[in-house]
Amino acid sequence: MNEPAPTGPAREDDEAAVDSEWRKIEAQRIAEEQEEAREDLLDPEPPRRRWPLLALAAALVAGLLAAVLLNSPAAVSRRTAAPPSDTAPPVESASIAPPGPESAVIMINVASGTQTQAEAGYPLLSGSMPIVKTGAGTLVLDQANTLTGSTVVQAGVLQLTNAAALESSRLVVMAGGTGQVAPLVITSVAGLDLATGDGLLDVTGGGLTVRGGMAAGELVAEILEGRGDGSWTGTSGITSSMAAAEVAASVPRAVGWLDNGDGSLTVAYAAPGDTNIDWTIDILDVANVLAGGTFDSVEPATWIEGDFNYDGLADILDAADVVTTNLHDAGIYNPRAQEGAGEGVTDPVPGLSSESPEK
Ligand SMILES: [Ca+2]
Ligand SMILES: [Ca+2]
Repeated sequence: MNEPAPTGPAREDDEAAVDSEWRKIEAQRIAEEQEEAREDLLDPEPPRRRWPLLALAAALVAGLLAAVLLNSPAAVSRRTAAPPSDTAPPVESASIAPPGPESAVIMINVASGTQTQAEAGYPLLSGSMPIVKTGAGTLVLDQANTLTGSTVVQAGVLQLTNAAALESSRLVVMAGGTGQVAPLVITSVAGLDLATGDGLLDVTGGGLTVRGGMAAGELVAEILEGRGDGSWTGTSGITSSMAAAEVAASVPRAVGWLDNGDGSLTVAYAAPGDTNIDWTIDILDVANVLAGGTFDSVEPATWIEGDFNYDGLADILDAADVVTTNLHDAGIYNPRAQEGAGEGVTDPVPGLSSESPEK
């Protein structure tokens, strides 16, 4: 980063420098993309040499974006607050820049209360520009958005109530922010990053499938972070506020996880013993533990193989956890599903059994 001689408050200069550098790179990238689009029109040959440069530029933009988000919250909020005329980037290098203000991210601010995405002015999120959710309030994504840019939760709550709300977007949560899945909703994201910004994911009484880019070990580490001392009240990592409330009332509940075998992983509200996370404990779960063949051995075990306390082994401690649930053949234990069943909900339990590996 360039360090201009401080003529005013140093922090302001730093932020301005980051802003301007960032906009310059973004403007350059736009110019290059437009140039390439023109070449594509003129030249039927597929583009070759520009791709490495574009990839480098994209990586630089991504890196700078992360740096800005991580280090300069004040700069971010100033951009949000500034009128469009102030945020117009230098476009000298972009000869045919499209009209309208260019911001490299879309800020959606919900200062307080709860707003749906339509109420916040975004009936559908699409395109490749990153979304940044700011403000202490809750933004509800209730549409099957096609956004491919990442979604960053800078503050407050981003609630996913649609199964495809962020299907093609990477969810990034910063400290103080919460990504939240609505109860009974099983939704998916293209990727999940809670580690960079030390953010929190709350699956409440639902679940989330991370479609790629995450190792099972990383996922389990995030679960352990959210689980904390067993109360599921961690302020970062992956937790379930519903499990936390039940554990506080001495009802054993947890966050289960599944390796779907296709590069995707699923985390969801679960009871110890529910190996396939279909919100019932029955003969299928017993069969999964037996099929795993790791019970009471030194072989590493996953949730579906009977490790319900995340120590990597399926043993008597896990069995004890299952016994205390008292749920064997007791039907659906997800309280929201039980409520829904009496209210004419046709499919109260989307469940995960169809997605879980058959063992
Ligand atoms: Ca089950
Ligand atoms: Ca265990």
